[in-house]
Amino acid sequence: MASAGAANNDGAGASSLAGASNVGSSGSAGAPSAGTGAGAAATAGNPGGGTENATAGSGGSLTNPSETYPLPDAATLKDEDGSSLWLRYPLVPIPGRLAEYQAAFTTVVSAADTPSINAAEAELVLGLSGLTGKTVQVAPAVTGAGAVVLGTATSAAIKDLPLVARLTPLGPEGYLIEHAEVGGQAVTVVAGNSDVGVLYGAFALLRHLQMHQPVGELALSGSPKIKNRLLNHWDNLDGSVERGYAGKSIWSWASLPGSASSAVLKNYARANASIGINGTVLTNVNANAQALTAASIAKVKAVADVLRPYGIKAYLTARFSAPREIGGLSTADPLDAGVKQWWAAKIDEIYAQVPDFGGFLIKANSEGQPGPQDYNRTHADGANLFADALKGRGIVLWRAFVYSDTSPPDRIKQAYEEFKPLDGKFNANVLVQVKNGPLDFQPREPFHPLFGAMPKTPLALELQITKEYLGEDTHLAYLGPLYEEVLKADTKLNGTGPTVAHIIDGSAQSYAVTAISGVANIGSDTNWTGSHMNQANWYVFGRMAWSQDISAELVANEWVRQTFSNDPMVLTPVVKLMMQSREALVSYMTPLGLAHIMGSDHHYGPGPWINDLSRAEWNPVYYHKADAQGIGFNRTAQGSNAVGQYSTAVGQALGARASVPDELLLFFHHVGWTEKLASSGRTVWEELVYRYSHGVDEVGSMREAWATVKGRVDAKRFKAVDDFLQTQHYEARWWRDACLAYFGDVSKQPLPAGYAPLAKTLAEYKALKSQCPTDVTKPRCTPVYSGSPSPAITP
Ligand code: GCW
Repeated sequence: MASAGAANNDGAGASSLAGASNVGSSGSAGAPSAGTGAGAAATAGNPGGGTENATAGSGGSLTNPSETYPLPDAATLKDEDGSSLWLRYPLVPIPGRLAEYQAAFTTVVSAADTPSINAAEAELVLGLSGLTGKTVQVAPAVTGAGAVVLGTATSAAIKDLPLVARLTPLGPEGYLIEHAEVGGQAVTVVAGNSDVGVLYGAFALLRHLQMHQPVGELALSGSPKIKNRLLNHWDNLDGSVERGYAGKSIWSWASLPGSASSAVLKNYARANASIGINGTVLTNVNANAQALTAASIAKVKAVADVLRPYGIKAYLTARFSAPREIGGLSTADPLDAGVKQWWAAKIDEIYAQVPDFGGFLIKANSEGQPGPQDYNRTHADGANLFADALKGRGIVLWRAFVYSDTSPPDRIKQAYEEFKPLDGKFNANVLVQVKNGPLDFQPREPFHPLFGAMPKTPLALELQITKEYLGEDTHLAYLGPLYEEVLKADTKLNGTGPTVAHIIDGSAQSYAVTAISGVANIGSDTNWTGSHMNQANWYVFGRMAWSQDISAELVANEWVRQTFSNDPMVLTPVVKLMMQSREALVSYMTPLGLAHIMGSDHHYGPGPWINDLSRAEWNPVYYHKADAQGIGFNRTAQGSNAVGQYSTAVGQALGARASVPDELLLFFHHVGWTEKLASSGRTVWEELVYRYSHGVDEVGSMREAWATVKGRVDAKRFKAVDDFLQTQHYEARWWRDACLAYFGDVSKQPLPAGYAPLAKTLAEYKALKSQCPTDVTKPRCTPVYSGSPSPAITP
């Protein structure tokens, strides 16, 4: 996946974090919290990460109407292409609820004529008309029952209502939705403390209705805790997307500014506003200086103008050497006066065109990117250069994803070693952006030890939505449980707490500025994300960026109701398979804390044997350390002592065999193949065989669950999801068989009884490198798509 400036070949590969079970996290990995989501509680929020409260006349939880959902007929189950995402607003199919909505929502009355309130009005007209099957009109005033009144706390129709007292504390982006009396009529008020707050309220009301919730005692409210909730697009100016599996870049950079008027950008803005995302970084962190030319700034302006009404700011990535590359300067030294002047002028030039420009995201001195260390300056010197020029206008997100090219003893320790000494040295408008784990977006890792280690420096969390290491476009892996695990990870700095969520929402260490980033999975594909199910990952990122306390299961419940159906016959099996998907993938790819054992460069398919890349820490063998005696990376005090970078409580728990969770065992310990695990009584080898095989069979049960919704989901999307599940099942078997072939060969351990034999030889798996994949943006491996992958655990 070549891209301008991308120095990464396999180096950028591996990383991992997660904090399953109670060490380093409070979430128990993978086990869905309660039931299958049908009745999942709808309250998300306590004083911590963002709030969202819903009472709708049924005691505060998502309800399933007592009415039975009819089996849809061909007329109502038209094929869909996924382009509407979760903003589909289909006619409510249950008569009671339909009648309730038709009575409650007849007109929309806006208290102001501003871009964001107009966007809210248009969305409500579209949504309410779709859901009620009636044309909902815009009216200048309340003239009868069923009006939805939009406005802020200062709007004439709203300012004297009692609800204003409850609205004010919700902050600048907060919203409140309640019944009230206006003009002597019972109405529904959608109020915000700002126009964008009203827009968020409109989307929250439509989400509530799309989930067929009662509106008798409507009282919804929400306010985000984290101020900047961003997507990071690794989009190149040539239209390619690094680690993108959903087609070309949606910006169509070459045809900007003209193409900014396309419906795509507007729908992109609607989708993001509906989940509370308020910032987007347009360009790849492997940055191109051409993104900062006058011509490019005009393109950014065009995009920013489309996004602004939806409360979304545009950001860019800055190539540190731009003063030399496009500025004609001989240096890019951050302390050089000419360089400071150049950036100050460049930033003024941007603000002249984009008055609400968000700021810069910067990857420096990482994977070959230029940076301040090229001038023997620190990361703080580099970041503060931009911070000074952006002061009072924008923020700097300075990435901590660094590892040197002199093959350190333990790559995962480097970011901590480089950044911790700089705590408190960054200007107030700088956040250090830290990946969820110390390695690189693996299916599971411990949380990054920098969280909690820089009390004087705001830290932003970087999550990956695109599935670079989790099956790219095809594999169904709902990332909600991973995100929840990270956010709820307990740093134990104070014995108990703070969690990573409380670090990044600023409550634990009183950060003045807060941010969370998600590396986008969006492209020009009709379904936006390469598969229908990948849409859920964009959705859950937004929902958890807004409210860090919301559960993955509740979000899956919301998404399935809006994207497919509220029918329990669909909801129950689909939420269940989504909630088991990430853990299944961990099992068939990197069980027991293994990490970074995938194919080189494209990171697709298994490659635990790889040992020929130029830098040691790019090779899978560097991470699993498998030898005749055992497997796993010794990061204890007797090894690289990476555990020493955590709080004492977490470090000791991870560093001891008795307390390290099985899910992280081989991430922190090198253990003998025949050592028995206390949890299962199996040897390490037998446990690997069990987990790899269990993972494959889990995909089998996900396929069976999806099959049950046939006829209740439109045929087109049903088939697309079903086909990808089949591909995933084959590839899960490939992962299992290839990894066990290799580890079996190294350990000389036989496959225990009760397991399906390996389909091919180790040599045959190694040889697949020349055939798979042919297209790294849509990776496939047809030579392994045969036979029946399950049962891998034979009865
Ligand atoms: O995850 C790795 C990827 C690179 C990426 C890098 C990073 C944008 O393999 O493609 O580069 O990390 O996060 O900077």
